[in-house]
Amino acid sequence: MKNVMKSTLIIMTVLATGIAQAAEIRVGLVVKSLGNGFFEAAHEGAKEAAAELGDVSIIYTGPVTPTAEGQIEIINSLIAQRVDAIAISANDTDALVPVLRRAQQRGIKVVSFDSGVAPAGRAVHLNPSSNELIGQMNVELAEVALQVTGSKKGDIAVLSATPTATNQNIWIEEMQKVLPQYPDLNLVSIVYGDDLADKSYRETQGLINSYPDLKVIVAPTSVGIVAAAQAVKDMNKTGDVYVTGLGLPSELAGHVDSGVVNSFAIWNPIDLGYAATMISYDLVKGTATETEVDMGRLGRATLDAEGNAAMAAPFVYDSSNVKKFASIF
Ligand code: RAM
Repeated sequence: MKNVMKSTLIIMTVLATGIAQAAEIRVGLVVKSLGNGFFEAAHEGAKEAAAELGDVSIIYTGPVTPTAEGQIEIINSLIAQRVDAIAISANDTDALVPVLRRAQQRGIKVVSFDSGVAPAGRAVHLNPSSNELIGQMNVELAEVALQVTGSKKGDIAVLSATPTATNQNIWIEEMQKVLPQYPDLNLVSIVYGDDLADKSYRETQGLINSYPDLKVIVAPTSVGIVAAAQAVKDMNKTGDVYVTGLGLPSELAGHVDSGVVNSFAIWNPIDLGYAATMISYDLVKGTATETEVDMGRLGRATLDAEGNAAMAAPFVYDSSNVKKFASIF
């Protein structure tokens, strides 16, 4: 009898452990598209947060190409899997709202990060930095690049990601607000490479062929900036046309070396994935407040009335520091 009780106890313990494991908090990290180094770095940060928290697992997922349709399909599958939270970088501000509302109605906490969802579809949006600052920084980078060409005045163009990307659209809007303060920069065109290397490459070729006085291409996308730099190099325009914007040191060190890129900026993408995961956890645990969320080792972030928070200021990279950071992200 004693033995029977003992084995029952063991079975119950095993079951309880099984239950404890099943109660792990699962966060679906939905990115704009797979194969983008920026999001792979964010995934590293999400895994770091999960390891620190101990009871979190990350489901890293995203469509093959950056479309809202692809993300809707993925969100539906995460709802079916009954995840606890979804942290998403959105391919469209509004198109994801209905499906994310459905997720929220089923008790799933939703955070957008990097590229936002409209407030109705999420509880919190984490901006990497202040949008105003990012816009201004991109214009300043263009100004520096123009000076490097030795021209006093010059045409500039923007190579963006998709036309529906919340983040790039806001940053371009912010750029346009400050451009009048830089009369030497003449914005001639905004084109969309859709965060696809081949389309971004072709759009860059188109810009160079259409605007003979083009001096600077600003690509506020880590995919676009690399493709643009490669196109400029392949068209033998190094020194005539400079590429700048937002990108990863690991993907741009070579282009800084060859002189196609003078300087560019980015925030820490690892920290961004880490912070988005920490915020998701804070919401699932019910410890977040209306005005503040926890970002773990990055401290607490203040939320505005629409649930927007910002992480940290972007950092500028050039030949003096790009190699040092290239091994990190
Ligand atoms: C691309 C994506 C992402 C953006 C970075 C800078 O990887 O468009 O959303 O934040 O570039």
